[in-house]
Amino acid sequence: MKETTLNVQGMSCNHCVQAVEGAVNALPGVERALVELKANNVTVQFDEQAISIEQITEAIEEQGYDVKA
Ligand SMILES: [Cu+2]
Repeated sequence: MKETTLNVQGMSCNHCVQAVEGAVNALPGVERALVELKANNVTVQFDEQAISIEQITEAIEEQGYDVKA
């Protein structure tokens, strides 16, 4: 299991938190996604054999948020 923290731009309220956490948690291979709204980031625990950081980033961007590396 790997853990990474991604910087997410554009999250402003609890709806955004739910959108990002919901989208990432729904991905196969993701164990847990937790947004820290004030820090503009999401910490993701995932199985790197099952999913890549790029796929996680895409899922966040599909919700309308920008991910900074
Ligand atoms: Cu919002």
